[in-house]
Amino acid sequence: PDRRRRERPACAFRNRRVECRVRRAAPEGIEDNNMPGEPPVAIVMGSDSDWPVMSETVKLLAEFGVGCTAEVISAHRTPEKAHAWASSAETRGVKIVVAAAGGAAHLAGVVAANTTLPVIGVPMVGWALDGLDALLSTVQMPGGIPVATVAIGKAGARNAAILAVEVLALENEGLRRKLKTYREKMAAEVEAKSAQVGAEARKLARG
Ligand code: RP5
Repeated sequence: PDRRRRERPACAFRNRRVECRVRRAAPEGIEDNNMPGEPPVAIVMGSDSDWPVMSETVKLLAEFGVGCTAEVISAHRTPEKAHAWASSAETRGVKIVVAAAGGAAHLAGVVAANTTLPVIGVPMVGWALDGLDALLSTVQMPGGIPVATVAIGKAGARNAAILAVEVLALENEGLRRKLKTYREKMAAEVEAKSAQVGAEARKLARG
């Protein structure tokens, strides 16, 4: 079979449930290990109000050709579902969970309590405390049940994708190469911006 066929992202948003499956690009076996179950990364968020931020995770995973699902499950509003979803994640073929929530953000912790898969927590900017509440709720897990907590908001959503790819890359040479290229591209962009800033500064300095 053609293991390098192109992925076909397809996302839909219905009835407070986000469904997104990025079809396999299949570099060196991640999806093969994962068959016939779900894509390796499962994204869950406490509310559809988190989706504009968490779509960043989906987009970046798609850039790396890593498949994901995304859905809305609340630790507070749908607690039984949160428990069942997390408990069955491993048998469904999931390798890494990304869990995002705002306010008194218990979702990542509840998921982590119900699976031994690695869980990456993304604190959302809330309505009262600008995400500091979610950051502390997500990161301050009691010893024994870790949640790998990334930055609040969009930066965290993007870093969650990169961290998930880094974990998968431990056993995937193709993903390691993509991560290296990603960093090289980022460094080149910084150099270009630096040249631009330098040129503007010289212009201003001339008066
Ligand atoms: C959390 O409460 C969600 O993750 C969201 O960030 C926040 C607000 O949810 P909505 O009231 O917008 O549904 O559970």
